[in-house]
Amino acid sequence: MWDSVWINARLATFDTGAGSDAPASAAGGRRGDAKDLIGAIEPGAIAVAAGRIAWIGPMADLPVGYQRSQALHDAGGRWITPGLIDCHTHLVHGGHRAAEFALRLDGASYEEIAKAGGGILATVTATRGADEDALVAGASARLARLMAEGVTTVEVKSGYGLDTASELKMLRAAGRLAGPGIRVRRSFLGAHAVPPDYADRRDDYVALVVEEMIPAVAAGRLADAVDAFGERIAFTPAQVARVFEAAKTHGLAVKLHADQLSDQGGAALAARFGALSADHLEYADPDGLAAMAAAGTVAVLLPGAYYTLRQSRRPAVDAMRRHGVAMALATDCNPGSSPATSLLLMLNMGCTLFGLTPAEALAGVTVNAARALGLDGECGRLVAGQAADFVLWDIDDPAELAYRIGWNPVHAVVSDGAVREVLEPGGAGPADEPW
Ligand code: DI6
Ligand code: FE
Repeated sequence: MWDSVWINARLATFDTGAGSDAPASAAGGRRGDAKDLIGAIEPGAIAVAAGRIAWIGPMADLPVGYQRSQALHDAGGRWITPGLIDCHTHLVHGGHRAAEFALRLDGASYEEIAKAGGGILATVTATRGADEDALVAGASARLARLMAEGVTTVEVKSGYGLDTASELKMLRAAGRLAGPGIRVRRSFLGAHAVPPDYADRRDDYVALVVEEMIPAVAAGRLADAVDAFGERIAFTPAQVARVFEAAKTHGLAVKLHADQLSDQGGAALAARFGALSADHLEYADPDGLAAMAAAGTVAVLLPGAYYTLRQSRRPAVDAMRRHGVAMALATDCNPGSSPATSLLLMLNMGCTLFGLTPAEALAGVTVNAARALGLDGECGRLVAGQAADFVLWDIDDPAELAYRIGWNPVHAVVSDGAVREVLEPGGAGPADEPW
């Protein structure tokens, strides 16, 4: 028995046939060839049963039983991609930092603002003061923006509580964002900044994270992974290693904000612990990138933060290609360094600022983003057995998703097999009217 069948589609499967263990960056170190990466099937069909992809392939091969489905949807020749995955966000937080934006425009640096007690710590104060319902409400509004652009999976971090109760509150709020139409993965980021009362005893704060917070998070099953900020203004490599060891002890995966503002050896450290991902990486050294490739650690590139902080050193995308590091892209949605709620804009920035090809950028918000969350078997590709999460787009060419700025061509979103959103026929804008 099947639930629905989608025919007459142009499928961007991101199933490169290389098997799930192969890095899906530019395979073999070539700049990602669009056809290789996208795994196009034109025209194609998808059959959905019990929320999963039951069958996918060329339309001509669609089994006869499916052709007689009662719930037959004609995609009208539209492109279908996997549901988008935003694999690095800080969606749950209190307040905003618009005033800091103005300070930075006046020349203050992100690090100077942080050292003066602003930055992350300003958001910590606002987040501690917000109750769980208020955090859910604020995050839901931001999440709605992401979902409207075809996001069906999102990662959400804690890290603005910095005491046990507030960190757990953030993770509970993040858990409440999950529901029909959206899958949520949570990362515990207690080691995001040192709270003011621990300023002179930073190791004591790390001990609190290791001995109290991580066990509480694990006991409450409140997170899937443990993240940390390895940076001069945050935690040393030795402190991050302590946090990661505790994570491993409790069976939690690890991720790292690595080498964002300076080379801290973060890429190599993440690889040493078999991290799912190392994120940012503007200052990562080449040896670290090679280690990441060997460990299967995904590079999560965050052009919104690079742009907002007006950084000039780009992540070494060429070296990542050469080494075969899988590259993902995410919003890093947070009130300081990346107040961004558009993953499509990140596709554009990933290409324009970092030099990704449009196909690489798309792999970065689908197959590689799933890998960065340990969800490779679950979502991110259009293959039989995976969740039936996909988006129909009013575009002629998948590259348009990266090329256009400020334009949302979503036609419909299917999540766990259910149609989440269908725009009014004829109301979808540019695809219907030449412009
Ligand atoms: N790097 C980031 O991009 C976010 N956290 C981090 O460690 C920024 C967090 C913030 O500025 O509020
Ligand atoms: Fe971040």
